[in-house]
Amino acid sequence: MPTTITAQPYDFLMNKAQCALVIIDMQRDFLEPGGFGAMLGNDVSLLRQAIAPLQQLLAAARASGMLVIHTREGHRPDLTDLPPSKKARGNLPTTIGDPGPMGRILIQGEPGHDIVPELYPIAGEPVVDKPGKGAFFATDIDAILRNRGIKQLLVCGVTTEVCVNTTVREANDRGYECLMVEDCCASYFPEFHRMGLAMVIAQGGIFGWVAPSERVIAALK
Ligand code: TIU
Repeated sequence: MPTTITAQPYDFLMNKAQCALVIIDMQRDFLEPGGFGAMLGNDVSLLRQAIAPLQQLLAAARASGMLVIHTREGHRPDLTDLPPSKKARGNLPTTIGDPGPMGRILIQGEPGHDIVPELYPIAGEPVVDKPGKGAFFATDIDAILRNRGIKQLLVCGVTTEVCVNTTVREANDRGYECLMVEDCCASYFPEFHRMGLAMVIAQGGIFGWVAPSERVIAALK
């Protein structure tokens, strides 16, 4: 029996056994003062607002036995999976692969690339390393989800309009039903956060659903 979550633009019928929590890129380099995001002049406190509600949601998902998947944006140390166009983007003096405040920027194995301690994965939770913005591009997340019979995703993380939106769009085209947990997503730009959610639910839920964490947590209990 599905559990009804009151959501926008209409009720989301969650089937717990076929639903996974996907946490996008809650990495130190994006979220911590002194990381890559902060180095670029972004206000990381805006992103950090998602940590506390996500801790609650993560605890509820773990307690319910739901599959939890974490993603990290980053690249191989030899940069062979880094498109030159991505390396050059922004015309910045310091860019992906260069030494940064928390190790080489967005490189697998470096401190800044890892997930913030508050939301650190535990045994049994797949961590998907992705070279792009979307979690489905050049990763095995689709296989992991299909092998577990997952058809619905609760999507959280940062940033709302970049990696979270891209992942929701990719998932939508692959047939997954996506619910974005609004207070568990965040952006460096408050208006982009709002619009990143608004675009998903426009036109009758063109890409999916949006609900606050308290309703999702209630449904998990
Ligand atoms: N994870 C993610 O969103 N990566 C980004 O680069 N986001 C920005 O908003 N820059």
